[in-house]
Amino acid sequence: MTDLAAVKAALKTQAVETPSWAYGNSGTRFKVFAQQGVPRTPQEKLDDAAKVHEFTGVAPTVALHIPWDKVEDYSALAKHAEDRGVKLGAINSNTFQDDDYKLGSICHPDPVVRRKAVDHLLECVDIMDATGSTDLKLWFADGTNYPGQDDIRERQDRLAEGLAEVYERLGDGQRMLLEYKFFEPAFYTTDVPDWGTAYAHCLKLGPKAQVVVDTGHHAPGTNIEFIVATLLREGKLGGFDFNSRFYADDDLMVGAADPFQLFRIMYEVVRGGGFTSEVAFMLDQCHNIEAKIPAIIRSVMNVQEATAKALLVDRSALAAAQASGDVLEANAVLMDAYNTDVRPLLREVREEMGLGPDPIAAYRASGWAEKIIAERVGGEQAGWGA
Ligand code: PSV
Ligand code: MN
Repeated sequence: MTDLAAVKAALKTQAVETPSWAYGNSGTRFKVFAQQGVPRTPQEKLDDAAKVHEFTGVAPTVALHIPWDKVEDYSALAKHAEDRGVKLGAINSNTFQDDDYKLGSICHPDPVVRRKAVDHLLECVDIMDATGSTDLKLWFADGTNYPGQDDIRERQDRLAEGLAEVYERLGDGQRMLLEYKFFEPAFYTTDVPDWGTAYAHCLKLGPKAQVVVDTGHHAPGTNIEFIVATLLREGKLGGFDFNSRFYADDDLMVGAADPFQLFRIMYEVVRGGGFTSEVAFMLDQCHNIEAKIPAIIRSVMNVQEATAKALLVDRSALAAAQASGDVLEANAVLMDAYNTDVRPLLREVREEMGLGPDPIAAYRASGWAEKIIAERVGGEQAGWGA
């Protein structure tokens, strides 16, 4: 039997970090469809993120992306967030949108470009000092398009050297979270293509370096929960970038494409003690055609639902079935939890937290969407601008 009070208590402590860029305009390389009311500044992105937290109660931090969220005064930005009930979260670096990075950034064959990339990462740590953020999130677009284009091994050496310099700069309580992605924008080799490469670098760097699992960064059919179980077992799972994919790195709402996979991942998190540790649960999504704030609220709710189901797994019944080799019973125990409708439980949890039971309805009733459409007129909307 699972202890419902403990499940509820755990759900109340959940923290899902939302990404600043999800509040801005986004699109594919074919078209960015602008939406009304989209933030023009990092401050307005935080205002929107604060609404997500206000109605869900479990989205207390916001990830920044540098330079998309560049401001003069980061302490003032942190204060802006805190005045609205949220905090600044991971600092995401960007070494992929500059002409100098055509052949890579930290792995580039030219030491001058590598220096520029490492300096940017060091600047991100300076920003963390000002914002109080503990996590530096690194994703490198580095790679090659053609066999022979560059030396695969040397690129790994350059990567190790650059990461080591940044690692040394980290202060107490700061971490480096290294993300992997199997392809794109490079198509032949990618310098951090998989969890094994990320893990190898993090292991050498030391305890402040951990791996980030972006759920959209795997080949179709990859067993992501196995990766999660392995990284947790090794103490190297730093966090998640949650999103859904049907084809490539689609960045759709988490839990939209494959809620069963999300449940299996969350079960391994709960099983491996990751839910109560310092594993960061971040969203990394783009809302190209749907309204952004309610889409982010929905995403947070999808993570909550998967977590609730994972917490409901009768672990002792499962262990007994596994130990006796009862394949069908073991599978049935897991599926019982997955097939539970946890929405009533989550409505209760929200009411006990002093929230409305339906965050999307509460957001709609708040009038925030109408307010930002009326007020955010003129200026330049935030976004990729592709
Ligand atoms: C790369 O596709 C990525 O997932 C990285 O997490 C970035 O930080 C994010 O997208 C936004 O560029
Ligand atoms: Mn990501």
